Amino acid sequence: MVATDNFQMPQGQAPFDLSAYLQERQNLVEAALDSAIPVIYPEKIYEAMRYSLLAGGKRLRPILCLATCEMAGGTIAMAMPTACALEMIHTMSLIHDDLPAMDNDDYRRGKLTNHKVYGEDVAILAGDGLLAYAFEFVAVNTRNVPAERVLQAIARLGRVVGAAGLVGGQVVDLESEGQADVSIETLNFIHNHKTAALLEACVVCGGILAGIPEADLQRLSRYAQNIGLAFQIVDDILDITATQEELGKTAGKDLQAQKATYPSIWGIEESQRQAQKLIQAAVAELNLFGEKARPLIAIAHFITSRTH
Ligand code: GRG
Repeated sequence: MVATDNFQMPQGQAPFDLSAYLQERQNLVEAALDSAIPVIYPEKIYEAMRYSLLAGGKRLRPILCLATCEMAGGTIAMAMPTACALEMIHTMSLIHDDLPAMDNDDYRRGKLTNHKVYGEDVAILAGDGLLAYAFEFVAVNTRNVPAERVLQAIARLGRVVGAAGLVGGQVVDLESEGQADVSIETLNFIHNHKTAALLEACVVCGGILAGIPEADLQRLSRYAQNIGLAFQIVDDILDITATQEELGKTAGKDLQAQKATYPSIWGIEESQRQAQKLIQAAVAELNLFGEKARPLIAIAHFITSRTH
């Protein structure tokens, strides 16, 4: 992932080198994901799982989890299994989202979608395999974290995957497709569940593993909800303004599928303004953490400046 510009911190502080930070974290996450899933018999399913998991992507979710754990006094090692699990969950949701029964996409992360390479049957199973393995991976591989924190993080993962999270958001998204009168409340429901909830789980799990107090967890949760919605608004804008090469998936898909989006309701300029407002609100939640919050602040600003 290449950050387009380095966010300037307030006067007197050296600029935070977000590009270098993201690159370093991304390398750590890539290595951990690569060694997480070996190819054994039956090879086909492990290859299909690895195909999508290792297809690139910004790795924003695991990086958020690691960054929050460190900010809250924990270590990268404490959070890495959960960070990998979050990327497994994210990847499986992309595989299922791309299926003909859902969004029916041919490209993802600059490559053919999982079902285009392995067939629909194996793609469904690859998603299921990644989802199940995510939970096993956290439970088996987390070290030097009290068991009750690990349990709390696992419960949080379960919640975000199910009807209270990704699945619930996807159902309302499917129901709303082709409808002319989708309200802003419905759109917010969809994206709070489909997109913001997983980003929130990344940040909150990072905090939980580090043993952060409940009041601070609430602040982190609000930070993440705000960046999550801003992330989706920018995603909707990029679907209109970016090319297929930049996105790594078919551009203009929302318009083609007659999907309600933030730009279709607010227009592009107002959508940009709303995204900025959410980022400001997110950053304000981090005041209490001082200098240690620099990575999370820079990531929040990156969300509105990203081009893919
Ligand atoms: C979780 C059981 C279960 C099923 C999945 C299909 C589905 C239910 C939910 C859809 C979730 C979905 C695809 C939301 C879109 C989120 C989003 C904005 C994805 C793009 O994220 P980026 O830009 O992608 O971070 P990269 O490739 O960089 O990781």
